[in-house]
Amino acid sequence: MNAAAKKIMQRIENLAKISEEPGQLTRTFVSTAMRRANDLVAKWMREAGMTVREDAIGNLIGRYPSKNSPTKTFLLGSHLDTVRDAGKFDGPLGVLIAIACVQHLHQEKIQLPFAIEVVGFADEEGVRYQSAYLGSKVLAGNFNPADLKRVDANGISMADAICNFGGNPEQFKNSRANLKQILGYTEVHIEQGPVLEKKNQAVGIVTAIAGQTRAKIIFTGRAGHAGTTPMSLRKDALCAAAEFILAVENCAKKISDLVATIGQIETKPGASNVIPATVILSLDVRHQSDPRRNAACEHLKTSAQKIAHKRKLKIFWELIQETAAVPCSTPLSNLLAQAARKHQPKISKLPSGAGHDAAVISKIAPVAMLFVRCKSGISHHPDESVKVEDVRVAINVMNDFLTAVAASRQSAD
Ligand code: HGY
Ligand code: MN
Ligand code: MN
Repeated sequence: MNAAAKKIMQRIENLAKISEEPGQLTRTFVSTAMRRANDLVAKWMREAGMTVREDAIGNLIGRYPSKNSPTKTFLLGSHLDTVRDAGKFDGPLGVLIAIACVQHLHQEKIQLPFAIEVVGFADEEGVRYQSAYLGSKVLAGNFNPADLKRVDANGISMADAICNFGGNPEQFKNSRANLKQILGYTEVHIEQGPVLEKKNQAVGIVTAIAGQTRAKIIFTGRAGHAGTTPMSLRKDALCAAAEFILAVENCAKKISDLVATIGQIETKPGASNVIPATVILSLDVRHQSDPRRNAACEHLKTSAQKIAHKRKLKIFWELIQETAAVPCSTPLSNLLAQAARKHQPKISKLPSGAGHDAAVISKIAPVAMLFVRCKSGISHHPDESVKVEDVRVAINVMNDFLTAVAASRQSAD
């Protein structure tokens, strides 16, 4: 498995060179960079003995046949899109380890009592249209058609972008997974946190995926001359936003296990000698408990309204998307833990603060996730890194996991 792990590290480097922004890794939903990435990963899937297709939204899907039941299918995979100025491993590592597992079966001429489909999801991060999980939502059958009207920073609608990529929103219903066929989904992903490194463990089992709320907030005041408008007469949207940003931080610090982030801010008209009239903010709130997350969001909405009222500004609050917290499947996670114990004596079980396509696929199938240690827990940053020996452990675990799933199927049938 050393060679397979080394090959993955090489492929991670090759894939990381495919970016839409020079000098950094940014690969967003149905972009030309995503086209090049899908074409490269499709080549690797074919070399591993898979037939390859792209569904109507641009998910890349490799299929490895089963030895008997032509329909039962087990899903593996992760996402191929990235955040801006991303690390190399968030997403692609899970797709490449899944391909390596199929390659192992192909080389050993093994077919399992179910087909395997490796999915490279088209949009887990939601960078281009702020609405994440677009690919997995189409597979799970809960894509929101209203999202097709969203426009990106260049004014390109999601529908047009999908069609330009070769997809077809009219065909989304035919891209839904056949619920009777899917046995389960398992995703390998970097931990994006410090726990496994602290415990000196290569891999860990995910217990649950945090719920997340994404919102767009607009403070509207009044533009004015920076030199002639007295402070007492201003309706400065940026000062209101600043007060709100600190309110978000204070709220998150007070509620255990809650995290809240303002990742994007846009001010208009955006001139140094003009009082900002409009400020647009993104808000990302996460918690393992949905009631705690929802209560925090209600509190923040009230804070924003109070700040706007006090400063005589207008406030606009739009819920962009909400994903409930998802427990991983206990039976599937137990099979994964059993496989992991063959390669690592102590196995930790830990929640995921990050969102994953598994959270969406859990609507149609039992899901499990294997975390891989990453250096200092760094992620969504070019310094994201993973050790080749931890990749080797993850491949071994996943190979044994698939064998265990097959054995459990045989005993069930
Ligand atoms: O934002 C997240 O949790 C994930 O990286 N999309
Ligand atoms: Mn990810
Ligand atoms: Mn991510």
